[in-house]
Amino acid sequence: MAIASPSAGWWKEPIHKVELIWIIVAFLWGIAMFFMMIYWHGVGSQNLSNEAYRTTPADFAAKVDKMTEAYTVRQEGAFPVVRPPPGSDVYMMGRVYMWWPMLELVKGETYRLHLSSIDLQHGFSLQPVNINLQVHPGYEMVVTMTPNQTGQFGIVCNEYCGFGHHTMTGRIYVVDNK
Ligand SMILES: [Cu+2]
Repeated sequence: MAIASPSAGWWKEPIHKVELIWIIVAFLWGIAMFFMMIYWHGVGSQNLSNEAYRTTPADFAAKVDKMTEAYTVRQEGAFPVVRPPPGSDVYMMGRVYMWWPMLELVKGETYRLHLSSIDLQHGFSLQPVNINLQVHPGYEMVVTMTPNQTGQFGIVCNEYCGFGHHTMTGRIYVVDNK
């Protein structure tokens, strides 16, 4: 009965052999997985090689605006769709409640994708591929990437950021070079 106080001396009862075995197994597994994180970074495509730099919301927003002004190719609702030159630095800004602007990238070209937030912590989860990043104001995360399939990719925010969190999305198009 949980309401009753525990019997005297409960803390120094001998540990059961099975429990001890499980503690050892769990500990060794944890150690093994720790080293697997390092291994998986090199082998397999699980972990991205990111760079991170300090920035300010104003500096980052200025870079986003500069790219958007120069390379917008069309408008989708409130969103400009920006097609920067292949191989260039591209920017996406998280804010309540959107990823801004939309990007159009060319398959097979390598881009440096810069991500930051200008207000709160946001998540950058690229769907349906398994890329998931935490994005903070004041830090600029740079992901070097080469899109290898064409299509329309959605971005969802997966760090709770307020009442509109569930509406916070974005989009990246990947097209064939033409
Ligand atoms: Cu968010």
